[in-house]
Amino acid sequence: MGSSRKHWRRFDPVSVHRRQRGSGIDYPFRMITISAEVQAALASRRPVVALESTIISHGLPRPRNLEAAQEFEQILRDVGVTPATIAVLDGVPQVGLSAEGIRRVAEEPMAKASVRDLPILAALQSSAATTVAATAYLANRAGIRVFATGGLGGVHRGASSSFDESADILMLSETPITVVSAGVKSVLDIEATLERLETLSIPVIGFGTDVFPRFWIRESNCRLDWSVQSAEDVARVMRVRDVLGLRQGIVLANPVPAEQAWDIDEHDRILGQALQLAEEQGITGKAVTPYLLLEIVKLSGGTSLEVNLNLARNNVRVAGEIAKAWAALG
Ligand code: PSU
Ligand code: MN
Repeated sequence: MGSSRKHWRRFDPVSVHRRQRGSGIDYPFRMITISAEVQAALASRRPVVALESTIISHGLPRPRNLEAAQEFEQILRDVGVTPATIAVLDGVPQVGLSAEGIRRVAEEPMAKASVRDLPILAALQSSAATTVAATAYLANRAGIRVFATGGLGGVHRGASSSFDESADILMLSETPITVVSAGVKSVLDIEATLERLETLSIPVIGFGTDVFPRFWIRESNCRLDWSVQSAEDVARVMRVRDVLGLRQGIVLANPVPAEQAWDIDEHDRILGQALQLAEEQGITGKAVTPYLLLEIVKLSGGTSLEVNLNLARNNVRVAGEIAKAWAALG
């Protein structure tokens, strides 16, 4: 296509690759921009937490999405942790978005990118928000070990015929990063998701709970084998995982605080309506999760949004504590 050929001449990833190989620098690092602030924190082993951007672009409605993205960063800065919000802008993955970058992700219509989209975005100089999978990949390349999101992606209901399983799960089987989430969204098949996490050898640890939470709801029918009570315990698990040479990430399941959780009956009723609407509308593929989240915000008159924001804030806070405990291990 004409426009992509023009882009190709301005930015040729292949020649960048060649130049960088010649320079003796590990080239993928040069194809990723790490902000000066994040670089400085990593170089002096100060705590850093990665934040994903699909929640901003596709998971939360405007204008609350921009406020939330700014607030998540502030929560970390207030406790001396450097935030690294991650997205792809004009083809270049950014680890540590600027204030303007965050505004662009919140306000410009942008694609939702998983790992497989990264080389295409680079070659075409396109912008996209990154899912947990793509964010985990980029954060790990940059050397960040702790990551906060709202709810991890997982196995969708009906996956035995649709094959719809989030790439988040597979990515965590090969990326040694700790993801703090409020479990997985109740729109998913929770049991199947936990089975896949077990098969892929990804540890799932409850933070102060031995029940796997379902995003807006603290409880589910699924008990966890392990729970920890402190960020220091999580940091120790991370250290031993490294010493053992394991490459899997860790899923830390951090339930939404009880007083902020959604009423279960209202949740069940609205979830049923949203799932039915998605089926009637024929929503499939990567559109499913954003469609359900935004539809549930509308159907609940905004209640689900407040719970989503609260659980995400809580995850960011806990991720900050873990990053500090990790840094303290030296
Ligand atoms: N948590 C939220 N809101 C979101 C997401 C997580 O509170 O929108 C996003 C994450 O980016 C996650 C994605 O990777 O949902 C899962 O999408 P999918 O099911 O298509 O893999
Ligand atoms: Mn999917």
